[in-house]
Amino acid sequence: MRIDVVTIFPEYLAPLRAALLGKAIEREKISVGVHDLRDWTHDVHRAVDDSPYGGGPGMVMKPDVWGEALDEVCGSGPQPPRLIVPTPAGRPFTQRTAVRWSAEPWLVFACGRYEGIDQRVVDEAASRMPVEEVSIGDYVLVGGEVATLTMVEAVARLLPGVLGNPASAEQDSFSDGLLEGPSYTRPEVWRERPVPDVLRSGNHAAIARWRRDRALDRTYRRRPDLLERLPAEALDKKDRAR
Ligand code: 6GU
Repeated sequence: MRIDVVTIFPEYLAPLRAALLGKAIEREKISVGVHDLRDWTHDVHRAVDDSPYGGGPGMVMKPDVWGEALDEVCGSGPQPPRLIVPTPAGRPFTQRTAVRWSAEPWLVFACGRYEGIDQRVVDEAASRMPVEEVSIGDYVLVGGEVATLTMVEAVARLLPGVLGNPASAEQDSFSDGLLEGPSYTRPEVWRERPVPDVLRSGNHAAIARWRRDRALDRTYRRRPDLLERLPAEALDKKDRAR
């Protein structure tokens, strides 16, 4: 998968080359390009923003600069990419979104700052390529950079050969619509707290049932909204008895 990011703070994206994502780049599972939006300015001040039509606080990112940047970055391949615009006003980014994007050959992230990007940039791009405005949660960040890091990590770990153990992507929280329950490792007793007996029983059916119950219990307490959205067939008879 190819990933390009356009931003006025390229150094903010440095973590893309660290740890898991850095390894994925080394192994050529993903290739990452980070582009400075100011490279497409023409004035001496390298201005990327201007005051909003209609008045109000903050600044809006200029369409001419973004237009040229996206023409060049998105026009550099055989097919256009999927263009992602992180914004708190976007549709929610979820694990489903990550799974869907993980099948794409090329994603471009357009990171806005200030009060956002002139809407015509998004509307015009959408006439030439698939575009999604997405939010990572109900809070406001200063810009799209940290949201981009979050989304790239969520997508990259789903790609074949990126995670050490492919089973860990399949057993995630959310893959069955529930939160994952607690995990334990050695020692058997730590600060007078024992590991639950069932996990040391060797009874695989009992362990699976216990884990399922802990997942149901945790989801009910922390995220009842997830249980309500679960399709009826996702719960078996024993689940319902809890
Ligand atoms: Cl994607 N961008 C910004 N600036 N703030 C956010 C967000 C995105 N998602 C939640 N808050």
